[in-house]
Amino acid sequence: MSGNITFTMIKPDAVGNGYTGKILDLIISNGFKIRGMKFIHLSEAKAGEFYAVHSERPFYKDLVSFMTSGPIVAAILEKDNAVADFRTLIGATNPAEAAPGTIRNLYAKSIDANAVHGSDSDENAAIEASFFFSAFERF
Ligand code: IDP
Ligand code: MG
Repeated sequence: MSGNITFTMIKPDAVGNGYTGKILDLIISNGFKIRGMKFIHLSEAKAGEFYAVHSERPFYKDLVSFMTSGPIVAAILEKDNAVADFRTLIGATNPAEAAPGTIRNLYAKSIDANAVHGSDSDENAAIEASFFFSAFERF
């Protein structure tokens, strides 16, 4: 059975471009409930740890540097089939390939500055949510 929680970040490009409200509105109007949310500026250590799975990839350094370039909004989202439905809502990693109406199609400019993060599995959603939120910060 698929889980009902996913984890997202509105990345520094989208926050900096003033899209936070529009993106949250899309998330909520597509049936996701916010179960935790915070506005934070990641340290290099924290961003590096979050993306450790990509540490061997050529874009890792740039990714960590981008994710620490400005504040982000991190959130836990709840919906039936949350992980897959949210990946559908955000669109392909490269906004040039993201389907019309998806968040990356609407609000992202490049494959590195691509507006939002979405967990890729139930297991990672649980790990990522716990990485950012304590039990007192999620409901
Ligand atoms: P995802 O965010 O769609 O799950 P991943 O492959 O998990 O994509 O990559 C994590 C993040 O790393 C992407 O969202 C993007 O910001 C960045 N990224 C992925 N591929 C590239 C690339 O080829 N060049 C630059 N940045 C990339
Ligand atoms: Mg990913």
